[in-house]
Amino acid sequence: MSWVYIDGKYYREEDAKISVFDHGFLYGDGVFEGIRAYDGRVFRLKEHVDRLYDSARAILLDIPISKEEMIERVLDCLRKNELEDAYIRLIVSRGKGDLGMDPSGSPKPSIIIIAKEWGALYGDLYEKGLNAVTVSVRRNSYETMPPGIKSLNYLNNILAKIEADVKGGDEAIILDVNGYIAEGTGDNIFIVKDGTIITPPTTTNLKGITRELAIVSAKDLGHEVKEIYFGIFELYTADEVFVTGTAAGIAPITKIDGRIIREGDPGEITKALMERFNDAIKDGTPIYHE
Ligand code: PXG
Repeated sequence: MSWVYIDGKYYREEDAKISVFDHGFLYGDGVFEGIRAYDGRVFRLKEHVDRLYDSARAILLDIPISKEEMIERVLDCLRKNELEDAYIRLIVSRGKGDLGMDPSGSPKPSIIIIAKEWGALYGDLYEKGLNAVTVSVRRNSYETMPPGIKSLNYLNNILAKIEADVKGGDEAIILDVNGYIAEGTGDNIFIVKDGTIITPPTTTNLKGITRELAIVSAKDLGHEVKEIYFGIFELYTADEVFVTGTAAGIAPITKIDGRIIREGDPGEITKALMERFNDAIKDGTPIYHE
């Protein structure tokens, strides 16, 4: 059993409910963050809260509390649930309103925090690597729905996930409307070629917090990092491919659409970055007093 925070109160998981008139439910009108805590420390909490407020600003959603208060509430929810290794889902929905899209009838946004015990997403796939497949559904274009907004409408990504499942892949690789590689369903994508690390610019994908860590770490290890568009040829012929995300951490991809990447095992640069990631999670925000 876990305690769920909704607008200032805690509810038992089975009693944690929101109105069917909440526009988060009716229209996917709202924003969220997925955050992880490792060994009693929340990874990049401030960055996640900053991104939440940026997403909210972009959709003209006024979060009724300060960022500092939001951080405190996330930490409090973790303490209430006595968690050390956790997944935290932070949601701000437009709130209860009328039928009809106009958000002006929803004066009070709802803040929801769910915190649950959580381990690694991909189990033994960190050593074996993921089998990824490209999918036919394209990432929402910047012109239709900037991928930088982490909104409650994830149908675009869910359609990609469904297609990956149908094709027997562990993860989908989504192309942008121009046919370049955009990202995974819940992670950013990187390729390595001749020691250079390449990832698409964030016009076609979410500005991932783990992505940022990978870029900084790669530069720190002396690699050149390029943020440029690339296509399936570069993907299939890369020396290494990996994805980054809060749920996945850094995970190697060793097979794409039946093509074996490298010798079908995680590459040296990917492994070095995974090590950096494992170091970085040690200095998150402490949940409990030290
Ligand atoms: N792209 C997309 C579309 C995402 O949703 C990332 C990249 C990676 O960003 P971060 O900041 O996490 O490195 C995400 C993150 C979930 C869940 O519950 C989804 C994400 C993160 C955590 C949980 O599906 N998406």
